[in-house]
Amino acid sequence: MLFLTALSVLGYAQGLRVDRNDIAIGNVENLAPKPQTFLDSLYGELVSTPESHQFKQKLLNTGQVQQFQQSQDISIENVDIQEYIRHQDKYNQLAAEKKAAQSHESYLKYQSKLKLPEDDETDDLVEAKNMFGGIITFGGLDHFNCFSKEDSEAKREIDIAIVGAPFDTGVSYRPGARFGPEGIRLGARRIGGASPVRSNGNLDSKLTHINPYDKSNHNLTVIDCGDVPLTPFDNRIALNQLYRGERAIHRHKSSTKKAPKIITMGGDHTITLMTLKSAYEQYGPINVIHFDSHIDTWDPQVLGGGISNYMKLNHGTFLHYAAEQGYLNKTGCFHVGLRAPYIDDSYDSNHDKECGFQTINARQIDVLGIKGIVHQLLNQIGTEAPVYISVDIDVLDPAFAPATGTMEIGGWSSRELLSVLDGMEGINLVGADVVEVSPPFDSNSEITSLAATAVIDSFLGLMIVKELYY
Ligand SMILES: *[C@@H]1O[C@H](CO)[C@@H](O)[C@H](O)[C@H]1NC(C)=O
Ligand SMILES: *[C@@H]1O[C@H](CO)[C@@H](O)[C@H](O)[C@H]1NC(C)=O
Ligand SMILES: [Mn+2]
Repeated sequence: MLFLTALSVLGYAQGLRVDRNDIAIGNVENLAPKPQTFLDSLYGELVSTPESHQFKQKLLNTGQVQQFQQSQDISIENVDIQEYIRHQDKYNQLAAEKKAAQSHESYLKYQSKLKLPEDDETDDLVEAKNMFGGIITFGGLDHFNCFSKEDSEAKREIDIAIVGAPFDTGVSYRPGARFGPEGIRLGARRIGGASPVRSNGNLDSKLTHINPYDKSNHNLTVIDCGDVPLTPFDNRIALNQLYRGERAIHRHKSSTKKAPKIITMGGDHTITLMTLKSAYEQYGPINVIHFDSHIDTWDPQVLGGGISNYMKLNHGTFLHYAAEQGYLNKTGCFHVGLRAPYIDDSYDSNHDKECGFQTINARQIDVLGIKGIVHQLLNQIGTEAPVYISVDIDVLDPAFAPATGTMEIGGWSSRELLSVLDGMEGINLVGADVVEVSPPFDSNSEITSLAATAVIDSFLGLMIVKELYY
């Protein structure tokens, strides 16, 4: 047995022997363009040229690089059995290494067989999706101009529209949310496919079957409408532009014969007044679930003093106006994740109730848990009433969403928010937004944009699962 092993090592050692003629000193012609290294054989002409071999040889000759010689420190010309026994471990090791190298090499050679298309072929370039290139839509969804009155566009069906509202001239603190839609789309470059965790942790959830980005999964038309162009110079004009943009989308036909559902990417929170206005025209008073660390129902007299009409409407008062305009179904509106201080304690809290809101505050998650919160929301709202979810990204803790207008410490994790959202599987979600993402304040890992992207992914799941299963 030992003898046989020794023999095979000898045979193998023969193969390893360095042929001194291969590293002929100063004889460049002998080597160019051969011999081929493994790398040469993989990449062919790309790396293996007569010039490259000459250069390699020059380096060898001057001693700047050394020829790699695995067998150098073991003389293998005539290994006798005594020698083998003395160095048995070394030989065995060498044999194992050689075997591993050979099998890996042949595997790579097999893997690297490459057949390139004809030079004039471009079909693959037309069809291929690129995670980090191309004109960016949310999750690579199709785009067309949803606001156009041209028949070729106005008559196209939309079941679910994603649209940007680049607006940040209603903020009290940090601006920058005008870049929100762009940031959220950047966060969605890698998104796609069914997600095994879509759901609130319940593996039997129908949500786990949903892939919003593959039409064959649901047969619904999901479109990225781009952004409504909004002027930065006059909020009255900008908000009207947004209203007309949303209304134009709502007027598209859909395959379900219902009004298209719209997911709006803010923008500061002021924009929600216009998205609610357009949704209200379609559905009547709406149950709004408002994820935010702030109430946003502030009486304009309290927030800012209401000195001029123009300043009264801003990102902290828009829900006051939504209530005043009758857009809210006051029996089913919630603040969720609330934690910012009031400005005028008892006045704000009473006014908030008058606007129709019940509250589940940020820390109640530690008492109620995800399930308790979801239960409370579903119990009130049910699966029929039209629901609008507005997510101010500042509902998350600044650890998860630092890039926002008005950060408040002690918020939820992104997982908690996603689980509560997905937990509402079955609700009649007719519209939604995610607002207050301010990419200029984000970390360079785009953490806040990424969280907002996931929120929209969750909205898509909720909207689609309702059409398919409930
Ligand atoms: C989508 O439509 C095709 C063709 O009508 C049908 O075969 C398929 O079952 C549909 N898929 C879903 C999820 O409804
Ligand atoms: C208002 O919401 C409640 C549930 O909170 C629902 O029962 C009722 O039908 C809704 N009203 C309208 C007009 O949708
Ligand atoms: Mn807000």
